[in-house]
Amino acid sequence: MRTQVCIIGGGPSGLLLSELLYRHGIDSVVLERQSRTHVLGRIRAGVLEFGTVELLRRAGVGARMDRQGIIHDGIVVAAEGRAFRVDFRQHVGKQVMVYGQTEITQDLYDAADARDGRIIHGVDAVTLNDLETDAPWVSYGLDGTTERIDCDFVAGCDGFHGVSRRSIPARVLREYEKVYPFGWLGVLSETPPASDEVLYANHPDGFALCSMRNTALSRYYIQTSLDDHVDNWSDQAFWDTLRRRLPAHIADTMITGPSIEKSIAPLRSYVAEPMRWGRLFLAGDAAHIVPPTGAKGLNLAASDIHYLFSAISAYYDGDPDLLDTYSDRALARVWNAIRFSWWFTERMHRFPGQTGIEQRLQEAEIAYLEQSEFAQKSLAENYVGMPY
Ligand code: FAS
Ligand code: PHB
Repeated sequence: MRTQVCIIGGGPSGLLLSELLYRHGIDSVVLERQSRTHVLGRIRAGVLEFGTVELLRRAGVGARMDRQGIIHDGIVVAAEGRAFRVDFRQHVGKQVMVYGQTEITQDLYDAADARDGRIIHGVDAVTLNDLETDAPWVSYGLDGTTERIDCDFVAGCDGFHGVSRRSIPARVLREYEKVYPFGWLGVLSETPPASDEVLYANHPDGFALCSMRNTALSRYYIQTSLDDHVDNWSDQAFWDTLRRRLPAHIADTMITGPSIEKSIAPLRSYVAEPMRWGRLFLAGDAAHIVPPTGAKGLNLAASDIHYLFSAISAYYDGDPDLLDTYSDRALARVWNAIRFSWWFTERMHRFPGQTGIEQRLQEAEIAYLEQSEFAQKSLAENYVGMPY
């Protein structure tokens, strides 16, 4: 088989790149390890930067998002029993969209199906070959046979545990990692959201977050210890802990219900450099991971794909230079998002062994954010997303 771009990974990064390339007349094949049902069963991101919204519209997959997504003008920050808004529209004239990653992935699969896009599910033993030549090729197993795809470029969109990053020689790859000493226990419930906008709560017992997928489907998180397990948490225990960490006027009025999804995710900051090796280009979680505090994971994948699509389409239009600057351009935006997500995580969570003064310093930082227009402008421009 031959294609112009072989994309490893059928998550949001790989599917979005495939769609943008198709609309530019560039052929691609997507290799996905899991079944489509498995991919669409993942509950992950919920908040879209305005750049991501524009890119999805540009890829022709924004119609359902524009119908069903919820525009938010800001977020709510809570501490010491108080809550205040940070108004993005007032501070930076931009908004964010609440629309689940699961729905985006569904929309991208639907668009690929409508054009008979080549997405091969259930592959195994994917290997990337001759990346340092201008004729790379990919081999993979499918139903007991070994197949080969010859291509011009390989897009490593296969997430943190994929094969692509590991195909960059160890002598070349630079890795940066910070593992946080806690995780997030997330619950999805068919209940009306407790807050109209995403709410981030700092509490001496630990962090809590109130979000939503629509007006009848809520998404909540509470900080848990690293050695915790989802089986330790009944729904009632979750709701009681969540309520304890929220301001009374929100806790007392929130409507709870049975969880329809419950899972624990670890938190880490991770960056791999460079994001290119010969004809291999990494994008999304294959190259970086951010703690979800800043709602950046999916949005960084989108900006990587913006830069990678621009570089590959320019190459086929006769200008190869953007290929050489892809890694630096993508990493510049990645590192700022890593910084912002780290900053917000450090201020909103309770760290093991945190002393009284450290809790008070967090509360003082949040009080400064509440009072300072300039502090709120800084949070707002980072949360809605820096320009591409
Ligand atoms: P993905 O991991 O989504 O997709 C990679 C795909 O490659 C997968 O489908 C995988 O099956 C496939 N693959 C892997 N190895 C392969 C191989 N060898 N061959 C072929 N295919 C292979 N981000 C936020 O912004 N907000 C959140 O609240 C949030 N919550 C999260 C919760 C969890 C539990 C996790 C894990 C992540 C969360 N994220 C969140 C981040 C998440 O949304 C990612 O940023 C997003 O999925 C990135 O998309 P991809 O880069 O496509 O990677
Ligand atoms: C979510 O809705 O899942 C969500 C929202 C904001 C975050 C993280 C997750 O920072």
